[in-house]
Amino acid sequence: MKEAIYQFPVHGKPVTCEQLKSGHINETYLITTDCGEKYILQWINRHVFPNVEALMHNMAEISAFLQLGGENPAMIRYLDTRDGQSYYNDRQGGCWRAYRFVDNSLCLQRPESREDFLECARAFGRFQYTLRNFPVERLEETIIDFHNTPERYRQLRQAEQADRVGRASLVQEELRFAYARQERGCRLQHMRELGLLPIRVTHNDTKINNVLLDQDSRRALCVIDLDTVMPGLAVFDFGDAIRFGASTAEEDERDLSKVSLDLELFRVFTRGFVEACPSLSRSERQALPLGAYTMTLECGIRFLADYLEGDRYFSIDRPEQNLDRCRTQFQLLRDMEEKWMEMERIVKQETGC
Ligand code: GN1
Ligand code: MG
Repeated sequence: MKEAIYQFPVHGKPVTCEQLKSGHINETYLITTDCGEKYILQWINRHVFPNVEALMHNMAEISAFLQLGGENPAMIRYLDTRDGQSYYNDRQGGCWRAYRFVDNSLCLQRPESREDFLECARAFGRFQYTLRNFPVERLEETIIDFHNTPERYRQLRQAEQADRVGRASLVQEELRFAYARQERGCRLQHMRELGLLPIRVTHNDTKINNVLLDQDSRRALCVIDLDTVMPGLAVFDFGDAIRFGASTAEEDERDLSKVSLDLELFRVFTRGFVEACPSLSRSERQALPLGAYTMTLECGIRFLADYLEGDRYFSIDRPEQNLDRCRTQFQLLRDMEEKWMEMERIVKQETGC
């Protein structure tokens, strides 16, 4: 870490380093220097992102586009290393990048009020709206088939059959749950393939902790974690934000009776997202509930597949964490099934479609 931070042109001498625990893939550190400057230093997981060039390329393309259009990018700017590279490769094969900490910013793990969630919805909606004319073909796929749910099912079956760590017999119920929903879970991808929904520039990882809020005004300052910005469906971003932020429990809660969909938060997010992204077509608006359903199911499947593979993708703090994460997603999905009519009604009321 020390070696890495010195590669970037920071002001002052780094004096403290605190690990921030929010993502499951990369490692993020807050560095403070002796002149009071703060920086974020990030270690990129190359097992997940083998092509770091591609993700740095996507970010450069997007910021260039936004600046040309005179839009306020509301994006973090990575620092070039002292020798002009966009990231630093260490001697152990690790990869690092850094940016200046956004002053007075706050990163929430859960919305503390409806207004917080509304602000996040606006930020993600605005992100898509500002990029609506960006030529998507210029973006590289940083993770191939990231939200291709049929492909995620294939990976799950493969993990079950390989049964590398002998866990398949422990999760028969979860596997049955997943397979019973395959047809509905794959519907979005089929709509995408049939051209029924437009391909957009999407963020693809719209957890509330990927928006920075101003500590005082609680207004959104910017969207962060742009590693998975790729061509995708608008409803992926809506859906993933609902799965995480409109759930009444933590993603790894063990007491499943605490897990449900908060319909008021669902409503608020729908309102903010659609308001900030008026370019959403009628078919996209109508597909919002399916987006929430699909992202929740898909994420559950990914946690389950990783549990079967021996926790090689998502980082864990305790042995059964990926299974617990899978179970919360499936519980949330059960609740969505019960509340489906309500979800559709809310979307109709809030979007007019
Ligand atoms: C991962 O690392 P983090 O928390 O930003 C994952 C997302 C999942 C999420 C589940 C690149 O995101 O797709 O939805 O965990 N990111 C990647 O919490 O796989
Ligand atoms: Mg992320």
